[in-house]
Amino acid sequence: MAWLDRLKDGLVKTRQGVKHSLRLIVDGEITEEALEEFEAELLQADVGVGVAGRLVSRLRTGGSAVRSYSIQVLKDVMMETLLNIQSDSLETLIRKGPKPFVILAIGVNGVGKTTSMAKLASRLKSRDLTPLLVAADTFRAAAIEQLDIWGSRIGVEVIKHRQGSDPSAVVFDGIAAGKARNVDVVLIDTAGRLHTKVNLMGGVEKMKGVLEREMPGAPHEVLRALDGTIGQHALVQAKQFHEALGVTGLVLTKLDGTSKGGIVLAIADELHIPVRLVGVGEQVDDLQDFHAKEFLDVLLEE
Ligand SMILES: Nc1nc2c(ncn2[C@@H]2O[C@H](COP(=O)(O)OP(=O)(O)O)[C@@H](O)[C@H]2O)c(=O)[nH]1
Ligand SMILES: [Mg+2]
Repeated sequence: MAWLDRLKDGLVKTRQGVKHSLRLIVDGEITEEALEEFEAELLQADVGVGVAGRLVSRLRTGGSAVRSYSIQVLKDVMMETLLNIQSDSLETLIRKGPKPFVILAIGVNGVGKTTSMAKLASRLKSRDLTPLLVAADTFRAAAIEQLDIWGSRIGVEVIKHRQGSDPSAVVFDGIAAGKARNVDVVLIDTAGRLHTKVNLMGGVEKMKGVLEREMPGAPHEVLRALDGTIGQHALVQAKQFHEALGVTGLVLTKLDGTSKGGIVLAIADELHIPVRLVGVGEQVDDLQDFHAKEFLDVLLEE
């Protein structure tokens, strides 16, 4: 399957790291030295201290140097962890949810919010759902234009105002248009700026207020975008204001070309917020639902 190949390509650096560390413990005896090296390698891939520690302690107590045993322990621990973040796909939530289903994308600047919203809109459209994009990042003209270009490319309408206008006003128009056109899903792209309280929180609260007033229960998904290439820093970021912002799902971007793809495991271990989507490239098809089993199979494939 093309998507799996792309995921595999994307995770190539992370996979190399994991494979290398795996060799440390399956190509010989499980010595204390090998275990320590194994743990260090896993930490390099940013799986986090919790997951790395659990793996090592299970291997240590297992006491068997049999290759298949080690691989099975690795798979079991990783799978148990990944199940923490497995959930229904956004498509399922949208189909089950109210109409329009409202998604608010938030996150620090440059993590991939705009791109992910456009890719998601395209994906939902191909699944016979009607999306509407809302350009609520009014901070820079280029941001509005960026979404507009995506909109024309994928054939999805974009609700926009001029640069510098109040994001909440665009959100108001977006939801009104969504209802009037009877769309299935309204995807709201917001400005990220810095992850300081004032910048990230202020605007989001106001937009959420408008949504709640215009459509009680909305937003139905507060989707936080995190950049996979920054590894553990993404986890730190994700923890900031996450409750105050009411984050309900994550999109993990840029898993291509990073050796820190293990961050998915660290997020699963520490956050327990469902990862709805993963991004592995800049093309429109490079965003897919997160499947724990598929992810693990790709990660550990020989
Ligand atoms: N390689 C790669 N690049 C991505 C991915 N997602 C987004 N990008 C790129 O990251 C940059 C910032 O994305 P953008 O959506 O504008 O971020 P925003 O500021 O959060 O809206 C753009 O150049 C995107 O093409 C991904 O999954 N893989
Ligand atoms: Mg943007």
